Formats: sequence, C-alpha cells, structure tokens
Amino acid sequence: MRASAAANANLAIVKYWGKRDERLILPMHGSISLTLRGLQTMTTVDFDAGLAQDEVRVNEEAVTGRVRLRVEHLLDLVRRMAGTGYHAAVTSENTFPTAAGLASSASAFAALALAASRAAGLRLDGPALSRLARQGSGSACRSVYDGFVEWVAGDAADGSDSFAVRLKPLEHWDLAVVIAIVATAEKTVSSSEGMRRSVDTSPFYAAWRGCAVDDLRAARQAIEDRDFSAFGELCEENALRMHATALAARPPVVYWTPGTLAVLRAVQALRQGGLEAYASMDAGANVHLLVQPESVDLLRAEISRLPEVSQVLVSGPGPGARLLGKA
Ligand code: 2P0
Repeated sequence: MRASAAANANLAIVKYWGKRDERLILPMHGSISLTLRGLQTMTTVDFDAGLAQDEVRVNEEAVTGRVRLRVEHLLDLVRRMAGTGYHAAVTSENTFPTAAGLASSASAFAALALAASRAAGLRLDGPALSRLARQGSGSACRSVYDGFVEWVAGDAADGSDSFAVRLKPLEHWDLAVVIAIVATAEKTVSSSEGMRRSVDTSPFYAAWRGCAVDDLRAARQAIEDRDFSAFGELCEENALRMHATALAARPPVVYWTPGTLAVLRAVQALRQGGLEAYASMDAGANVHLLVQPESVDLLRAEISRLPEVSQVLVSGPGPGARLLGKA
C-alpha cells in the first residue's frame, strides 16, 4: 500500500483570500492560478499495518505542529474513503531551491492527496482528487491540474461542488514567471490567520470579494485571448487589492518587506521604459513577475541588480499532479 506522486506550486492570478468554512476549507469566492514549472514537491505514502501512528517527514526532518495535524487530517479522510485503519509513513521532498522561502502548501497537499489516495487503493477522478487536496490546503486543489486553473467556489455546505477545473493546458500560452526572492524567513502571520483576520475585521473585505468575482471573468477572457497586457494588469491589481485588504485588518497583516517595495518600484520603472512586466505577491514578501518569454533575460538582469534581491528564479506554466509509480 505504497505510492509516490509529484505536484507543483501555483501562482494565483485572482487570489483566494478568505474562507466561508474553516473546517472544510471552503472559499468566499473563486480563484484562478497558473501551475508553475520547476517548483515541485515529491511525496511517498506507505500505509503500513506495523505503524502505531502516522510518521511525517519533509526534507528528511520530522514534522510537528499545525502542518502535521493537517497531514493527519488528510490521511484520515483517505482512510475513511478507503475503509482502512492503517497508519502511514509519509516522506516528502521539495525541489524548490534551498532557503528560497518558497515552500508551498499547494504542491505539498496536491502531491499528498494523489500519493495517499493511490496508496490506499483509491482511483479518484479529477474533481474528487481536487476536493481532497483542498481539505489539506485550499490552494492545493488548483495544483492538481497543469496550466491555467480555476477553483470554483461552489455553494454547497458540504463542499461537494468546491473544486478546481482546468481552464487551459500549459501549452496554451508560453508565459514566463520571474521570481524575485527578497525574504527567506518564515512569515509571521500564516495565510489562514491572515485570511481570518481580513474576513473578520477588514473594512475592505466586502469590496475585495466583489473585485475578486469581477476579476475572475476578466481573467478567463484574458487567458482565452492570450492578452498579456490585460492579464498582467489584472494580476498586479488583484494582488495589490488583496494586500490592501489584509493591511486594513485589525491587527494589520503586513507581508511586505522593503525588498518587496524595491521590486515593485523597479517593475514600475521598467514598464515606463517599455519592458512590460507585472508583479504579484502571495501571503509573503517575495515577488512573482509575469513577463513574456522574449523579455525574461532583460528582466532577470534588471531585478538581479537590486541589493534586496538574494535570488532570481525563472518559471512558467507547469504540470499537474502525477504519479511517480507504485513501488
Ligand atoms: C492563493 N494564497 O490563492 C492565495 C493568495 C496566499 C495568497 O492560497 O488555509 O495555504 O491552507 O487554505 O492555500 C495560501 O493559502 O491556505 C493561498 P489554507 P493556503 O494562492
């Protein structure tokens, strides 16, 4: 009862920010993302009658606390579906560049959902796999698919209609994502806490939710048309509005560092000079830059020059969750 799977991180273009149900991880609104090439988690799950409890190791270290509880919760869901009581040994490795501060719960829980369900003998279809991954971490439901992906919020109380669908495969549009690393420390406010505070206390939350719904329609159209200017502008605006909503919470949720602003300013200046690139920040300080492939080298050189930037990575549309073979 053993299987291995891999999945990749994703960059939200229309961001998921706020839950309507914390236990089932149901979002307030839909979101759209791009699955990212190269930023990958590989996970092996082994259900073993000889284990007295679940064992979870990430990058060769035993995992404790909140992450471990979430992994156990996902394993419990799989055990219930498969009708087994066995505990599991889970080993997971990220191929993210070390110390880049980019660990992703999306790639981790998408890979875990696929490996655990297969190891338990289940063959879940796309929606069922995406629903399972969602219950580990919301954004993981999108990493089940390659390319351009939408998490449909759904409205059922049990979450049965809240899962991701693929809008377009990765071959649809050859975009590049340049990632500027400006901070490698763990963030002080988890995204779950940041969302909770934003929903409960930010006076801008209702406006954010309205923007997100409008942005979904515009993003689908920009993807369909491969309209880079429309897509990039929307991506940057959506990210800034999410952060504005979080900044207005009580106490405020501040993910940016001086390096974040340095990159934002540089991108604005480059745009004025004719290099079209657009910025996006998730619940952290690092900046993802959308750019067309022909401009990657120039953008990379310009961003690498900033003293606040410790590392620059280049990615683009990447694959969905996949099995690595059943041992
Ligand atoms: C997103 N983020 O759409 C948004 C944008 C961060 C900013 O999804 O609590 O780790 O596990 O559902 O998925 C990060 O939050 O949160 C996230 P949980 P998750 O990608």
